Amino acid sequence: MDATMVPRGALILLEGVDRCGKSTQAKLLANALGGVLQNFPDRTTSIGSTINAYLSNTCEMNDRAIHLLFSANRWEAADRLRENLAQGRHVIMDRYSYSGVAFTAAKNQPGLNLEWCMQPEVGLPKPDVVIFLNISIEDAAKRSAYGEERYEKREFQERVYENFHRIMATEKWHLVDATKSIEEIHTTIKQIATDTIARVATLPVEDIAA
Ligand code: ADP
Ligand code: 2DT
Ligand code: MG
Repeated sequence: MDATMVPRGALILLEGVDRCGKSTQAKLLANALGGVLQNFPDRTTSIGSTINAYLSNTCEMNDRAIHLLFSANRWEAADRLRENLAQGRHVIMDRYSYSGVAFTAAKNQPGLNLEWCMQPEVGLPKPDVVIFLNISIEDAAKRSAYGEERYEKREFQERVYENFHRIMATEKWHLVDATKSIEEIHTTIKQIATDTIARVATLPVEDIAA
């Protein structure tokens, strides 16, 4: 690396089922690293406002159309993600492509399998590390009652959980026990993040591959 070059930032993803603690841990990690927090879906954009209407059941949409909007919501952020990384800023993401795949595939519609769902993600910046906060649906549901949003139903969440585990069988994810205390999980995650930052500083950002 040229002495004048800044080491690039790391792209760190927290994934898991609803109530596993992603948003809690993403905020703590972003603060600890002085990084940028990026939630998906990003409900602040115009695509995001359509997604918000869909999730809050104020509109209906074709399953493939909404899947592609969730993906488009990542594509519209992709240049900014790459720019932050190039400027040396770490980006901590609360959900990403894998939530997209696990949730749509849980609809169990013909043809909406994991492979179809992954295709629009190909070419997006690939996370340098995926930290999966693992908790059973039974334990996650005890944390607080499910709300009113579209996917917040027990049987649906069980299928999402299974899909995440199918996806991770082919990827090298860090599985973290999400039933531990908020502080313990934060310590574990911060160590994984610190190791990742050192590992990728001089490596290019990869793309999600087919
Ligand atoms: P997610 O973003 O994955 O849906 P949240 O971070 O919003 O999860 O956490 C869901 C609920 O569980 C919140 O009330 C939060 O305070 C609580 N919570 C988060 N982490 C833990 C933990 N490790 N142990 C117990 N409760 C937790
Ligand atoms: P939260 O904002 O509470 O995380 O809930 N989802 C998310 C999808 O169906 N596809 C996607 O691509 C993404 C990123 C998961 C967001 C809800 O939207 C679902 C729960
Ligand atoms: Mg959350």
